[in-house]
Amino acid sequence: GGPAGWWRSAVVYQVYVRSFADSDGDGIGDLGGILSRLDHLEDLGVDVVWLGPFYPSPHDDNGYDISDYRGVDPVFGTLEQLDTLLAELHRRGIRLILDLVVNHTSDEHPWFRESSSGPQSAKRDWYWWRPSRPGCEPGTPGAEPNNWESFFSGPAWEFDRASGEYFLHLFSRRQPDLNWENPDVREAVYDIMNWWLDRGVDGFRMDVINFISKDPHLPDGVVRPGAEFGDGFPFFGYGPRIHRYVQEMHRRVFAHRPGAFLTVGEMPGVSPEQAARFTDPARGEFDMVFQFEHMGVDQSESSKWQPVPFEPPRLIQSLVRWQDALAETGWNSLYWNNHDQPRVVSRFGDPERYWYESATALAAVLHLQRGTPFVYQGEELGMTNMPFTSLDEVRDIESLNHARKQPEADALDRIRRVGRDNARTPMQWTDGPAAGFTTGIPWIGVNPNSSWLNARSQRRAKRSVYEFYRRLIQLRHTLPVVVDGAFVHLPVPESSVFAFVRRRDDEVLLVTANLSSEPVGIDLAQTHEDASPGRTWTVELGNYDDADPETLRAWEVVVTRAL
Ligand code: ISL
Repeated sequence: GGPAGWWRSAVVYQVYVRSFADSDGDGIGDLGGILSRLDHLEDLGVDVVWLGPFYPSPHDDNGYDISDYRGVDPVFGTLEQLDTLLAELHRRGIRLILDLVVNHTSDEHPWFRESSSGPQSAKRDWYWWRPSRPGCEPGTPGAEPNNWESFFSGPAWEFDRASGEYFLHLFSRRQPDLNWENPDVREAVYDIMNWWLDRGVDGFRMDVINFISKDPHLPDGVVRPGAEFGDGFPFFGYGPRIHRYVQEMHRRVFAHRPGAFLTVGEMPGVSPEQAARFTDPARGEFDMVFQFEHMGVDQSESSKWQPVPFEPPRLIQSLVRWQDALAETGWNSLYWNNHDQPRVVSRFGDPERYWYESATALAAVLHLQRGTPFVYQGEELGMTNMPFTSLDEVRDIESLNHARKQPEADALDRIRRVGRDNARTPMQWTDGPAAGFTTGIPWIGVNPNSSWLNARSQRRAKRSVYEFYRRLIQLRHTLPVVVDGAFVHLPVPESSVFAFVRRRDDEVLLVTANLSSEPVGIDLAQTHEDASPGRTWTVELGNYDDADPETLRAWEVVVTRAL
């Protein structure tokens, strides 16, 4: 067993298997590679590893298209190695959670093979099969059952010539959506989860889990001016039976199982009110969710491919909103990066002029909020976006599908800024060939800055992003106020300054950060007075050698504690 809410003091590290470490020289990261790098995770001090999909897959979407939920793809290793990894992590006091991708399967999963064998198939109803729009010639453009768009461009429906029907795929055409209305589908998923938990894993990160309940009428969505497709989100983003399904899952999988688990639901488009409901412990749903509001502050409403300039106040406002919304009920996850997002130092920081300062300031304001921080591999080194020079270097299906619709130069420009492959370049271990990731040819290019930006040069360096992350993780483990303290935003006139207090009885922590490359005047003495009058303060952490009480320099962060 384990204490309820143990994950409140935990830091989670995300491993993207394909890009972490390669043990056999085929250029693709694997379980053997992870096993050889466990000292890195132990030294960093993380409590949980979230392992991305390693299951057998045709890899149309890098393993988020699964053809066997109970195995390991040979390209990544064996089930035996997975058991070894689990044991080795546990031996180091690190828990392991897996990626559960059950909104959809691969089109090569036996369930879909059977379902697509024809309308009489016993598993026909396991997926969303529909005839063409009435009055339309099946298989012709516009004849799709509704007007929804796939997240990876084009219609969300694929025509099956043999049966004359379409199946729904919110992601690629090779990722057909499961029909959760069917109780057999739900039982099959709970069986998979129980099978892994019986094997000893400690929980799941659940892929787009807020999409599993669809309005069974699958109505057309509103078509915005200039758009080619309708917006289906209102009919699957928070569907009519979503809470029923996740509560049922909790009952069938976790409720009566002794142990300490972690469940985190990935939920694009989730609102703070919905998130509070999903994470209310009394409801038995999820421990925490991944929300996306702060990932949208530099994008237009309609598309991630339409960037808008980054303004610190918008980011700060969003973060504060989520801290406040989940203050009484529920719990926040805290993240800047994952395998779908550009690198945070390139996105919100200043990698050219203030690489170290911006990477560390962003780290501090994230880790010292109330919630469970997630570190994506390489983030602890301050890894940056990749300077892709040609579409030939791009691997991601989302980016490549997007690129089909415009001139290469425009597409490249956007991919360099927001493409998912920015997060997927190999982990930079050394300054050697392929950054020490592989002895072979890496499946995707290594960032040329590995010559100076790598784990070997940062470990034990006095002033490194890695050491700063290590220190932040230590702070969470040693100061109860970081775990349990209430979050109070401290509004200041300077719009680039993010200042907040964490408060737990007598314990007070003050975080003051300049999220810009221009110095700002700030009366820190006054701020200390505002935070907790009459107290004396000591500096707990900072990213400049000496704190200046009157200015916050470029990307300066100061963490002080009242005594
Ligand atoms: O990646 C995104 C933005 O570029 C998101 O919209 C993303 O598609 C969404 O968060 C869902 O992501 C998850 O499910 C996808 C998979 O491709 C992603 O890698 C995964 O994290 C389909 O399984």
